[in-house]
Amino acid sequence: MKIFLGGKLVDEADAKVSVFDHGLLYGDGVFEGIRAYHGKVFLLEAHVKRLYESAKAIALEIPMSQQEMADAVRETCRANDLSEGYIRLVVTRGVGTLGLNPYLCKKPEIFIIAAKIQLYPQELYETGMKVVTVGTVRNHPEAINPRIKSLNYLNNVMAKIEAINSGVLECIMLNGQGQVAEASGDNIFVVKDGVLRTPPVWCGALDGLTRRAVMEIAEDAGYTVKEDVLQRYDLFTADEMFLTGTAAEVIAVTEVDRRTIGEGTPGKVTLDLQARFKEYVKENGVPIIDA
Ligand code: PXG
Repeated sequence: MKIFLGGKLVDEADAKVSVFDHGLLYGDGVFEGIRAYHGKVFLLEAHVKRLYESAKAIALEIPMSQQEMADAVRETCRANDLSEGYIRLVVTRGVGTLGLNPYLCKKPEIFIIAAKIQLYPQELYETGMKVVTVGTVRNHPEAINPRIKSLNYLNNVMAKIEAINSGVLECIMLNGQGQVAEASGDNIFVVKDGVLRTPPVWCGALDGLTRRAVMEIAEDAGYTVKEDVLQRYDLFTADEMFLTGTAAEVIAVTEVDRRTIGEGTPGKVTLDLQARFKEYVKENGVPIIDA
């Protein structure tokens, strides 16, 4: 595998970063997870834009333009013959001293991995998944704002640990007010009386690009979509529930904290949106190879 690192493509075995990199020492950096479908990078510009906004929020200046970054992503896909897969784009604060001061880090480290991902077993896409609410509260917006896709994912990792310890693969995270925020790596939607509802980002969610795409797809298909504060009660009493994320795509949730959602199988709105999403990804990508 070829990795984009330090401005060029290198062999996987040579793709190494320093133990003094603040990305490693402090989780000081930002990232994106992007999908490629049918030879196109899905929502490439939007992912790159979000990366730069995350970087801006942590006062990290990325020493290349958004266009150069997008081109580097496509170049990495070409170098690995990738037409279908998952791309991890990472910018760290770079090498610094054994001290927090980020201003002593002179050069951000940029790397891109173009590979594959299978987040959940295929079977779960047919049966739907079970989730639990966890005790780990989503980051306070004035701590690490959940809209920042930072390298510091401990909050989500600890939530994931709780989920797995409870025998399920994903969880519901609440914010400090007890409102539904998101899953550990996905956004949440419910369907109630034909209306789609998802928490606004200020409730503690990443401004997920799959979330945005699904909102647009649903509106175009004639559904009403609302950003609403959701409580656990709204999940328990939903007709349908599903999660969205680059890695997860659109996946039904059929049980929350041992309450069956709807009929206990993926609902018809969820199935409809899954099918529409599959079509949407064909149309909304940047070709990896120039036409
Ligand atoms: N919330 C969080 C906290 C995320 O990390 C999403 C929502 C969905 O956003 P997008 O833009 O992808 O629709 C994410 C992104 C994993 C994993 O292994 C998941 C993400 C990123 C990296 C790894 O589960 N999801």
